[in-house]
Amino acid sequence: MTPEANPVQQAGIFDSVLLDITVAAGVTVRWTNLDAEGQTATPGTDGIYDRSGWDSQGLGLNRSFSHQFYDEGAFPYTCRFHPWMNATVTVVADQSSAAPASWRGSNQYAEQWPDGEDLMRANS
Ligand SMILES: [Cu+2]
Repeated sequence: MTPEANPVQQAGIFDSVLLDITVAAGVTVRWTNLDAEGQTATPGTDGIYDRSGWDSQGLGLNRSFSHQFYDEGAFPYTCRFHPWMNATVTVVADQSSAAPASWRGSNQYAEQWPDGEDLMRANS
């Protein structure tokens, strides 16, 4: 797999579900809220910000937020408005470990974003 200069993983927030996401170190995750209701992508759990330094703040419909992950590890994130919304961004060493299949769990599907990048959203 040829590394891109500035790879971006699109991740939808849909039906008040945050996705578990696996990316290679250096990849930017771009969340887009597909719900009419406001949502956030906030590091932490159960709606509580863990002060990691990044935070989408409130996202209205079709608004996006991006964060680039440099360090390997598992990073829980949550929604400030809905404490039950919890998921994890897992950052692995290289792209071959972040196989696209791992981005598509049983409750997820990928569809084409208008700019041609994969968009992940929860299956309703
Ligand atoms: Cu929410």
